[in-house]
Amino acid sequence: MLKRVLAAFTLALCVLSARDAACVTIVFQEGSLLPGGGTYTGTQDTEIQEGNPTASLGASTSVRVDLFFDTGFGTGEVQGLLLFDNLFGALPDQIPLGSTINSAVLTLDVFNSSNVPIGIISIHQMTTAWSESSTWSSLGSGVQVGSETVTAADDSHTAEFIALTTFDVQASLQAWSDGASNLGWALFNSDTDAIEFRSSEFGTVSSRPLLTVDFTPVPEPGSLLLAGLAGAAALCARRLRRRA
Ligand SMILES: [Ca+2]
Ligand SMILES: [Ca+2]
Ligand SMILES: [Ca+2]
Repeated sequence: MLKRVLAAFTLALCVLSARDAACVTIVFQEGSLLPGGGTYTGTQDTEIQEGNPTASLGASTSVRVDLFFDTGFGTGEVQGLLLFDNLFGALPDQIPLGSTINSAVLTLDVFNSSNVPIGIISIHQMTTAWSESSTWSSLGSGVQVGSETVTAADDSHTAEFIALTTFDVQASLQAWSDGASNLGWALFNSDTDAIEFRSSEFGTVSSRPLLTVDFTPVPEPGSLLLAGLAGAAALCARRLRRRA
């Protein structure tokens, strides 16, 4: 009888502690409902143009990424900037700092793909602060990889004939969860045929940049205690079985 009670107790504790440590998925998209009932409004995105270096384009409904673009005022590179703010914290619908990021995927709705020549689109974690009003000039001749971003790209691939294109950004999310400042990403195109994606100002919510994060929260003291109790109960049960 005692053994059965102990076994049931052990099982209940394991289920409780496993549930506490379970992974959680949150999808962040401007104007979309979060699982806790709030609406996400933390996206910032813009493009900065070498050919029109003081143009502030944060209100545009699209973001262009292009190695060479004629703006009508001048020519040169166009870089994209994207930030999902307020991802981390103790509020509901935030990722607790210190969480293990199991996966993080950024989805962009590309409506103008890179075809000929086909560009490699790379996404780098920013280490320099910027805002929607930033310009090529205000960021000092645009963004320099390595000094104003992390040197290694989170991900890079072509965006050829692709509508919804995804980037693995797990490395950035883990760095931010571990305490680095979330300053978003810069996007670069290796070639001269642009990609353009819908920005957070685009009218259709489902076409706006989307970030899907799957994480395991750090174990809370309560669940650590439960796990400890479960372990102790399992040990007792084993000893009882040996005696029987
Ligand atoms: Ca914007
Ligand atoms: Ca710069
Ligand atoms: Ca171009």
